[in-house]
Amino acid sequence: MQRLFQITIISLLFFGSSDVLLAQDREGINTIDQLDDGSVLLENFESYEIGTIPSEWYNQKGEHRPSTYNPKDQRKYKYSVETEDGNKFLRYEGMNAKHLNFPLVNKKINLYETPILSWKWRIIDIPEGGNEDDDNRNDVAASIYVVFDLGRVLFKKVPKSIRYTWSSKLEKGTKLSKFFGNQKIVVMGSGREGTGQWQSFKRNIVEDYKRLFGDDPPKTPLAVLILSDGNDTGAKAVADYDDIMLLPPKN
Ligand SMILES: [Ca+2]
Repeated sequence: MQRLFQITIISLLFFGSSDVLLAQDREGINTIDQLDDGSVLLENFESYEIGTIPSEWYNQKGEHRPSTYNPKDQRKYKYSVETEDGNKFLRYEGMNAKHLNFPLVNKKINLYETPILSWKWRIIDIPEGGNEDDDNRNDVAASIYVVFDLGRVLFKKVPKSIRYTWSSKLEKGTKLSKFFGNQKIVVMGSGREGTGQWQSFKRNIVEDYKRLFGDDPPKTPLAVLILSDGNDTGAKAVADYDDIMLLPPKN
């Protein structure tokens, strides 16, 4: 069978040093795992080799899987699959800001059936002085974005996203609106509290979208993104990510 693979660039938004460019990947159709309780397992990193960049994740240009890069370019990403007590997870360790992008288009996701984004992260080291509300110090130990449809800034289309962060400085519950209102930031926790421990989070992203953008989200988001960085403060960030899921309501 002819291998069907096509990437369509949907949009480009300059996030300073952390550009967002989304990909549409026809190869990814129906590759999500639906569990018996209706939950959708997006990623648990168990299928990858230790020490690699996970091959289902795209670079920030949405053109290639970073896992196919040569070793020198792979090292720029600072992300790798690690293992502990029989569990694999994704670790970021470094300063440079390059996100990883997990496309959701064509994966038959219906947010109205599974509106709750669930994930775990373990903060090992925060970039001291990082502040999502300051463009010159915009670093976070960990963040996960859900990128939705395209909003507009004048004549340019830009992605609308909700970004959940672990902030170095901002208080838990802080909400910010960036990029002409197209990116909403929700601070899930702050500082060194809970450092070194896995922490689980659940957010109803349909309700968050309605509350933050004032209208209804599309049924299928474009992508989930992960970004840790310390490039503005020059401070190292270390964080682990695991078990990214979409759950039915009442979870
Ligand atoms: Ca895992």
